[in-house]
Amino acid sequence: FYALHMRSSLAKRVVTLHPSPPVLDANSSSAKVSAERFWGSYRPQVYFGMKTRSPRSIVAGMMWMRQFADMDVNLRHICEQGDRLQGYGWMMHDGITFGVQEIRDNDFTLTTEFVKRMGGAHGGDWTWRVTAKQHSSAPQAPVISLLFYTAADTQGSLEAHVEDRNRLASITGSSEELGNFKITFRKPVTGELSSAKYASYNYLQTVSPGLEKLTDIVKQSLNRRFVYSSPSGEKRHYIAVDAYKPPHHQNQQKPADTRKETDFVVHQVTVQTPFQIEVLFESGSFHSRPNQLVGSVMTQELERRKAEFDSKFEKIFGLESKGFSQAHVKFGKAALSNMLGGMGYFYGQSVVQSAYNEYPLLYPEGALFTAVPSRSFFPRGFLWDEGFHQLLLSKWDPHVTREAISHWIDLMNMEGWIPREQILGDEARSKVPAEFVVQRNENANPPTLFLALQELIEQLSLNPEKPSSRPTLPFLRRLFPRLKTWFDWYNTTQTGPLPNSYRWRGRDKDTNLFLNPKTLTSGLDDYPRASHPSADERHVDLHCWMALASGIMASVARLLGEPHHDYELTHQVLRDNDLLNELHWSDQLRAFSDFGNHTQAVSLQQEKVYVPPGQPRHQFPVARLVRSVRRAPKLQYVNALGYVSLFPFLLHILTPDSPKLEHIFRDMRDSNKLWTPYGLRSISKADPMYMKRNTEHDAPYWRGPIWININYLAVQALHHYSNTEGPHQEKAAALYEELRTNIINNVYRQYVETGYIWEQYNDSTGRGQGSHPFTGWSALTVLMMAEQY
Ligand code: 6A9
Repeated sequence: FYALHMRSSLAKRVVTLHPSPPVLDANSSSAKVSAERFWGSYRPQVYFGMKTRSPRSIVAGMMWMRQFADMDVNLRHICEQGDRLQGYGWMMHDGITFGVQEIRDNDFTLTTEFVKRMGGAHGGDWTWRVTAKQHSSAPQAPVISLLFYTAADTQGSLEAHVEDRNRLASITGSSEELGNFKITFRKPVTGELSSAKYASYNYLQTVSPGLEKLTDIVKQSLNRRFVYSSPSGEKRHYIAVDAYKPPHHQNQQKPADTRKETDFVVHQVTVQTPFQIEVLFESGSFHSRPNQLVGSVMTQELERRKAEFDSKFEKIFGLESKGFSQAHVKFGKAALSNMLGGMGYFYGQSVVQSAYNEYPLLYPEGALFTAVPSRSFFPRGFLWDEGFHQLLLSKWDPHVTREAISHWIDLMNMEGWIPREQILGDEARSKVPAEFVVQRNENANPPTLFLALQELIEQLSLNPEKPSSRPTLPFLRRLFPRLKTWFDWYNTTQTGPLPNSYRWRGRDKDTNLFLNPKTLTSGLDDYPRASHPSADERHVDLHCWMALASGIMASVARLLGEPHHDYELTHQVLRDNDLLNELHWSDQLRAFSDFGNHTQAVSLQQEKVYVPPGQPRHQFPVARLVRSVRRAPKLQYVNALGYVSLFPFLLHILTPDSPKLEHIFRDMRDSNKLWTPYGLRSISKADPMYMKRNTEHDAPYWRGPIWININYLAVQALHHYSNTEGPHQEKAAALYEELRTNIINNVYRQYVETGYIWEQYNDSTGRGQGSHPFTGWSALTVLMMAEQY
């Protein structure tokens, strides 16, 4: 009984939040406290949509489809790579008041813009404007349907107002957070060839069991019975929303008190390009509205915001004054804007597994305001990605960075653990295959939030009285108790076998299935580590992350007048170059390396399947690839050359006079090893693991391709060593110029050629690959352009 009780109380700890007061007040994102940031494009997973920063927000969004294109319905809503759009993303977005997005579909472009206006007590008004233009290549002007919708997620009520039988003119509604409001759908303004007369209208009014079901509901309601009359007099059947009856059981899943007549309303307008259309949201508590935010008023407001954006962008990043072309500047603005426009507000519970619970447990409900790596493929929070995201965003708006860090740190449990991948709420969960949902409480992820904190601290010390920096000190004060626990958590759960060494937990267990068992927790997934995971391992990247973390802990403690001696001591030890050499320098590789139970003599082989003579082969299991180990592993350096070997340099642990820098620079600049014309590849071309797949289904990921987050650290470190007195200063300066130029040129060129910023880049061709758009850390290119580190 005692053992059982122990287990359950230990399991409980895992899903109990940290006891110190949260960094954020419970109402910090509310309309009352943060009116200006209440409404926003906080649904990065949809092409165009808005919500409020609250747990159960009323949401607004847009779907669209091309009529008469082919037999398939091409309804667009959630950002999907499968839609094969030529490109989409925010071209301008200031994170608060407005945004301009371009969506390039097959033969037309939609420009989606929003502007907000403050007033009243509920976050004010906003207007959307969607402009559709056909491409010059289009044989004739396409007819497009835009489907604007509003949905209430268990809270609030909506009422549809229909005129002329089928035109949804407006929606009125109310919710706790928004009070009363009205959404008006204006008629399209069209080009010369077509006119509003030829717009067709349809609407849908129904009940949805959840936000993740909106697309399906619309799809199920579509009907081809409607007739569109074109300006030329031709009549054709088109597809539109029609009646939809919610299945009975779905309707009853909702608690009785929230069951509504209507919580999902769609307005469909079908019209030939070119056209422009506006949708406006007006808050009931905004009384002294001077005029409506539409037409020329909207245009003026947009122009004003755009001009402010342009001048702020130049003031901060100075790309024009550095001589970048207009096209480069546009790229830089798009990269930054897509990060800002990709901020999401998520709410829900993680699913957590520890050694103490038999079945996964639900983590407490929580909110997360965070940037996302990729609006299509990974539209949710990732812990170590976020540190990189905030390096860029903190230059634009340190307030955003403080809020994002606070949200992340407030998700910490009492042990000091933060779930690495945040899949909060049904919408987020609907994008993730079940096997990836569960988070394990032994698992870490690089503490890159310290990089972002370092930036905030630098901004503060450079200019303590600057209004954007002043809140940093009180912020750090509230953060500190949790930060201490976080730091301690790494130092208790991720320690290595020797004093002051570290080891990532949570490596793959089924060693015979993988060429090299993965280390997802390190962020570098399939980057080669010891072939046989064991407690004898020590990992050089984690050592360096902890050297960085201890240094920032010391700075924060010092700033706050808290005891800092221990942090300084830890920092001194962890950055001690002799200790680092002792733990991690491999004389054989002449590079820093992990250590562990390892053999290089591994390969993937067809499993032998015995088929008795005369028996049909297909009745026996298909041979799969399994690992064969030709030489037994032993304790030794792993001797893989790549990103991990660079960490003591990447995080500035090496002293400027370290002789190791010479080796590192030589390996970096060697085209047979790490150097490519497009950036540094993740492992050396000469490494046996270079571009090797891990299983038959698992293509190489961090085994060759170029990743921009690590390249950013390299450029930044070269900048650092080139500005620090020492024997390697000149070499650093030369490499800096070359590497920076290569990365900028390639990421830019790929963007122009493909319409996207990518997750990684091919090391032999420079081609963007993996998920897209992946503005995530690849947007750090902007900082390299600006040379602001
Ligand atoms: C897969 C499939 C729709 C992998 O950018 C996020 C992370 C990085 O933190 C990590 O360093 N990416 C990098 O190696 C993407 C990880 C996605 C895992 C979930 C689920 C989704 O299918």
